[in-house]
Amino acid sequence: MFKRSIVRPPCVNFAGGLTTADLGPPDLEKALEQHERYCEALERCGLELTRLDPDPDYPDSTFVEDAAVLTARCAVITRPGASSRRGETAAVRKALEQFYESFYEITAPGTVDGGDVCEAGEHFFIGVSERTNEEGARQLAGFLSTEGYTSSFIDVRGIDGLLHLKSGLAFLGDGWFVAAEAFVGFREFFDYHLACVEPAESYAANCVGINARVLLAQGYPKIEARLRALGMNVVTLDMSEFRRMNGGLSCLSLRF
Ligand code: CIR
Repeated sequence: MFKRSIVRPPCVNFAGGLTTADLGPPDLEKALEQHERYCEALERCGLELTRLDPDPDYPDSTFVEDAAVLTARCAVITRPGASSRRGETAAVRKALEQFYESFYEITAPGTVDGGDVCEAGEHFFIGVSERTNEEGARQLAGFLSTEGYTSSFIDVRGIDGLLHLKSGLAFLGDGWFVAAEAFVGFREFFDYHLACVEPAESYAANCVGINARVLLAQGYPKIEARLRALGMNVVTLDMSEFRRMNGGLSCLSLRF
């Protein structure tokens, strides 16, 4: 069960963040509205929110997930792969200090984005990507092992259109993943069930399982129907403005 979440609304410079989406600039007012609906959905999942102030110095800082990896026993402060995002971690660490006693930190030359880390119970899948390098992945695996968790690496650098591991993968509990088609056949997932997302709906693979609900991007009927048929309690949210900035549902919060 998750109890808390950290969120941060998009700042006035949101449109100046990193993106490869080619969908045009986001509308800030709409993004703020969508963020508010997202926060309400988290609250309906039973989470108590800590809302950080928007930070105009960091256009991508609404994507708080990338600044930390949280477990039940420790927090790992990341070193984001994009240099423009490195300063985002300070405010996130400060917010976490009231909830965590045990902290680790990724150090240079390691880089890790939280979006590359998919927790499945006591095991963590760590994506090696354009943002998370092998050194960062090794450091993170070491910290997790010290705390009694296992981990394995998944190289996503060859998978077209995937910024982070979780851009194409979400763990929903009870052995179920939602996964982009690219992950079908990966031996890492042989012991799990995969609800596969076809390429036309690939954005929807970045969904979030929280306390028996699944937050899913609105407008992806096939994966929505599949999850509902599996008996999942699906809540859909309009994510149009975050999608323009390569962001998805998981990126907008830290859950613990
Ligand atoms: C970036 O490129 O870093 C941001 N515009 C999007 C980050 C999305 N975060 C995530 O998938 N965890």
